[in-house]
Amino acid sequence: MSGKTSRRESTEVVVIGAGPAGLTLANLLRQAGVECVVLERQSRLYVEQRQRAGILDHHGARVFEEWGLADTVLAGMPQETRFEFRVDGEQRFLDVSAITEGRPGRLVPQQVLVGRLLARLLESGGDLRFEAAEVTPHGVGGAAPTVTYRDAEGRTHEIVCSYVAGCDGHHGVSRAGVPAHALTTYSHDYGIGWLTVLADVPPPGFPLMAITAHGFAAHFPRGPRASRFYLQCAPDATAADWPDERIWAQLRLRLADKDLPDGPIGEKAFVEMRSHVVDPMRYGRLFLVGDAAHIITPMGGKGMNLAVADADVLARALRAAVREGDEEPLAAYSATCLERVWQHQEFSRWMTEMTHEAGDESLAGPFRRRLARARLDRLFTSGPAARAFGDMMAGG
Ligand code: RFL
Repeated sequence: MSGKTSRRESTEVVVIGAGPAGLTLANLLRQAGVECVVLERQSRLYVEQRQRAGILDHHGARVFEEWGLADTVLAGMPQETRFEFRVDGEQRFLDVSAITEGRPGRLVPQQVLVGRLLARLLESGGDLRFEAAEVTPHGVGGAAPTVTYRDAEGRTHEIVCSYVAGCDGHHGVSRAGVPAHALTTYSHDYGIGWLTVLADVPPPGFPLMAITAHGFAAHFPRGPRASRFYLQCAPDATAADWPDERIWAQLRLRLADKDLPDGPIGEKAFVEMRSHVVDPMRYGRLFLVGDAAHIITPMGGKGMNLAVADADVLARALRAAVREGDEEPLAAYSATCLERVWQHQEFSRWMTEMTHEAGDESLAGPFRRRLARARLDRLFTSGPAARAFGDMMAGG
């Protein structure tokens, strides 16, 4: 190792990344009595302020309940009650409790989940290091991996460990370091664009999706005072195409709400409407978790939930390996997670096609538009169809 001063230390598990996947995993490992060190590239403030997802599904909520962390994560977080599809201005509601058969999710903004997990980890004496630069896993294909990094003062560190958890998102170093021949990547591009806007305007009464000939739009709560909006746009759209006035005009048109108040826009971003899945989610002693292993479109709200679900499976498997010397659950980690991942990819694809093709005829033509309308109508006329949808909303 080179650098100012080198420190060599050891732990059971090095967790790379402190997003929903890494922080969930680290907290569950602490509950399981398995030692870990979390290395995060960004500052604490940056991590705590990053706003993305907003719904923790029933399966995700149960993970925290089962690990004794419900008070930390779920306290005060309201349950989903209704879900609205607004079709050409006509309001249609689904009762979440009925269609999920009593398994509603919780409205938990991602930054609240992250902030609470982060605080809990630190309060319980967890080892979480921010501003860790040049994090690099070594030797994960062998029996004795290490992870090196440089801290904010420029000191280099080397951590010897038994396992590495790559929780560093889609652009992280964990997956990038795996030899290309060891992983297969499955990708799909939906061929549509989404503009997302985070704004200080009152949230809707219920999560709302609008289906119109002008394109898809959605309005979701993000806490008591903020909203996240989505607008279907051209796949190659740029910020110059979408000045604030156009955003508010299109939202009022598509949501059929001429009185929709506008407000300060905190974030304006284009979302890649793509899916990626790597198989297997493991290379030797490196385990890929959450977005590091799979990306799903925000349609269906499953990205954060899959990160939590992966972390749960991995924490149980690491507990068995470290505390009981049983590596069987680790051997099953990838297949167990991928089963859920593909179910949710299918849910997201089904919903994306339905909500876009039912509105904008130019996407897939008039025949497919009527098929998509029939699919949508069935949610409101058939109990079994609504419950199949609700089952996936709950997390399957
Ligand atoms: P994250 O959240 O990307 O966290 C990865 C962490 O790793 C750190 N990192 C590194 N650390 C050390 N060294 C390196 N070299 C590193 N490289 C990266 C990063 O700084 C970061 O802290 O991945 P994770 O934990 O797997 O969590 C995944 C979720 O964040 C993601 O799936 C969701 O946000 C997706 N998503 C949504 N999911 C939902 O369930 N419901 C939603 O409604 C929803 N809406 C969204 C979303 C994602 C969005 N973006 C990203 C386009 C809305 C948006 C706008």
